[in-house]
Amino acid sequence: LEDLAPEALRETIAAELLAARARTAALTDCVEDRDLTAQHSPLMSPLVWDLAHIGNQEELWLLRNVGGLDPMHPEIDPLYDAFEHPRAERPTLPLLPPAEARAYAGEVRGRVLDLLAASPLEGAPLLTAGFAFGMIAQHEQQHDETMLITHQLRRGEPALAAPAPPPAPADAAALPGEVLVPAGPFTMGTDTEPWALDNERPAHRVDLPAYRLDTTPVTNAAYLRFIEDGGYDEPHWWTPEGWAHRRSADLTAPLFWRHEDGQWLRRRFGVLEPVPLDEPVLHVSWYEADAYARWAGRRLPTEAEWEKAARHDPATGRSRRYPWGDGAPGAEHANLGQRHLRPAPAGSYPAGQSPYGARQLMGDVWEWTASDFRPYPGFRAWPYREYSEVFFGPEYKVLRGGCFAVAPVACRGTFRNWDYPVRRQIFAGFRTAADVPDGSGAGPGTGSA
Ligand code: AVJ
Ligand code: FE
Repeated sequence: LEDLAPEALRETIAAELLAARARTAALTDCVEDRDLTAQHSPLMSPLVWDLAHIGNQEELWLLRNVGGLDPMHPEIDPLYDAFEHPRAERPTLPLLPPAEARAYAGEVRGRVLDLLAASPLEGAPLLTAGFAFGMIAQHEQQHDETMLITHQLRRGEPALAAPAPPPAPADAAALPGEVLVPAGPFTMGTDTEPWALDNERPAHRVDLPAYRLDTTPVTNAAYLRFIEDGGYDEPHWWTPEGWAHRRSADLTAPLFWRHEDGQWLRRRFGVLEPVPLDEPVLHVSWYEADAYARWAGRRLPTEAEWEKAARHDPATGRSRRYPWGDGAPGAEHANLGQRHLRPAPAGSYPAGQSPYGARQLMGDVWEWTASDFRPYPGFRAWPYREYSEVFFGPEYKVLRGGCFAVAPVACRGTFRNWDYPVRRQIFAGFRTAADVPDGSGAGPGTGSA
């Protein structure tokens, strides 16, 4: 991206904007208007809010801030400002109806493509390497993930379908349970990733003791052992806040699971299916992930541990963009982009593994980490405080690696997501870590869990 000639960069940007809009259309054209205006969960906006909010942010950042144009409909701005109205309240607002919301987003897009053709892609920081355009493509794709979550919460006839991911590769069953990451420093975050968001910056060195990390995300089979061992009934495994939440919310299994006639079933985009044992577990809160890890005699990895395992190349000492290298994610590397509407079996994507041998760090399921969402040393809010800065603090936990619902443009080794530790509707799972007793990492290579 940073090396592209202006015309090639324009084409890349246009392709990313187009890809995002195709996703948005797929998620909003597949249901009737009443499903766009309904509130499917108090945790989510009506789909029609996301649709117009996508257009409104695009107008704000590209047409007004970059292009210097006047507001198209200033009276609607407060409706689509995420900080003005909490999600639960949005259905009561005088939102643009579906046809108007689509027309508005389409009109903004038409003008944005004119602006892109005429705009320099250097000079002002917002323009460098097309940053503002890249930010807006990522923003739309982030809302496409949000809308997919709304679809998962929606009751009624299935509206979405996609092919299943390929079966697990032949070596999946024989993988070591964990990989060893030896002690030493690595570079966390980035100064060079052109479309990285403010919370991913700046690059800084972090020195870690040796640790072990699960080769793959924790599977449904493993999580079922926790359930069947009484993990939800044993306060010992839970933090005090986790246990209080587990009781008040009456948690007994991941969200969307039910136990019927001796069988575990889960509802996925309107279809009831047996819980697939070899798939990474999904729809667990941070509290459940943390309790599972203690039950397993382990812990959640810190965010730095996750990133070192995903990016550090011990052969060169530098951090990569992705676990497999610097090349863009292909279908062989990771389950991203809503190509499949579910995670792939644990052990999938050998071509996407990290130098340490960990798989599925990108895509499949967001991975809860032990870390609170905090700024990196030298953080500077940019281009707006409300993207990250207002969320820093102990109440949010960091998730890493993206999931099957995340577009490649919004996923990289440095990307940071965050949410409340009680959240379960997001496409989140986890993997566990363990200390290496003497911390030197001079031990006998990778172990087996
Ligand atoms: C980064 C996923 C936490 O959806 O709240 C979308 C992304 N920010 N519009 C969110 C975002 C503004 C954000 N997350
Ligand atoms: Fe937004």
